[in-house]
Amino acid sequence: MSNVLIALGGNIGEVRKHFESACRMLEQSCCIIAKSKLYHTPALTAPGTKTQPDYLNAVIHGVTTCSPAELLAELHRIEDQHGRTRETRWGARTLDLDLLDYEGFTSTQPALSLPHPELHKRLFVLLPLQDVMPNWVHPVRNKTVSQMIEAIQNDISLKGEAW
Ligand code: A4P
Ligand code: MG
Repeated sequence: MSNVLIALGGNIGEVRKHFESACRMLEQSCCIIAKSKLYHTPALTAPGTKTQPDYLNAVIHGVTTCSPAELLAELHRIEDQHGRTRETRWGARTLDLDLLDYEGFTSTQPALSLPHPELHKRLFVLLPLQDVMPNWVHPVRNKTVSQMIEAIQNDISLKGEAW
């Protein structure tokens, strides 16, 4: 069994419902140990692109017997079943499922980078990650979640809610 951390995000449609049904589908390949609170977060957009609605974000800790590639394929399948389209990078989306960490494995392959290459820069990932695994240490940067949060903490205060 391998420990995995999965980030959920979305800003189109009934995102909370998408998260709930995505979790039910994930249970087929992964045993969910903990779910973070749900965070309403301002959209991070690519420079020069349109403004977007706020996102909902959450993180799940699970254990799985799937390989990293099998789990990623399953995440893509679940995204597709929630009407996910991919027109532009960082475009608005119904459901995004990113593999943040797989048992501390490291990879720089474009098809699967581990840990997720942007996670240390993003409060919308680090705050929910702290809910489910406060002692997690970034396997490349060797930093704890709270150290990474301190490094980027800004004026935006994000509060989580139960779901
Ligand atoms: N890929 C490589 N590594 C991974 C990994 N660890 N987990 C590949 C998941 N996928 C990984 O992803 C593009 C490619 O990355 C895939 O082919 C996959 O094999 P995608 O989900 O199709 O496209 P994307 O999500 O638009 O691109 P990207 O770069 O993953 O975007 P991010 O980093 O997911 O950012 N603002 C707020 N507030 N909250 C958000 O959740 N999310 C984004 C998207 C932008 N702004 C946001 C949020
Ligand atoms: Mg993604």
